[in-house]
Amino acid sequence: MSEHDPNCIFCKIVEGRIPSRKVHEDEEILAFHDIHPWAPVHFLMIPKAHIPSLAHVKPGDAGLLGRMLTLAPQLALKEGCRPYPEGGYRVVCNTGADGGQEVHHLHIHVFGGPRPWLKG
Ligand code: DGP
Repeated sequence: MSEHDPNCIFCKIVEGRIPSRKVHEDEEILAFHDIHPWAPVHFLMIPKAHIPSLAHVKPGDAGLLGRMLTLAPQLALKEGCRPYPEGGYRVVCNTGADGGQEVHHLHIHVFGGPRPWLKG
């Protein structure tokens, strides 16, 4: 699989062809604010390489996924989420049509900020 898919919105963001409000960038991970925020804090974390979904990850991606999840709490605090346990955040990875995935480039949503944004 090639590193980027020319038709993928998130690959275009990685390449700078579509602008984004960046939260974090390193060699393999990009985080940026969601264009349609559902919460006071709402950003997305993606691998720079085009992986279509969580259903496509391979054993060799374990380190990358671990780094994304390890980074999420740091970025959540940096973006204004209050610390655990009084504060916290929600981390979601929609996968496939039944999972509500609309953009087919693996991404983790991080939602947070003071309630009442969170229902259920
Ligand atoms: P999902 O349903 O999990 O595939 O959510 C995809 C999210 O991506 C959705 O919350 C809106 C966001 N999104 C889609 N296009 C863009 C874009 O061009 N820029 C940014 N920042 N976010 C986008």
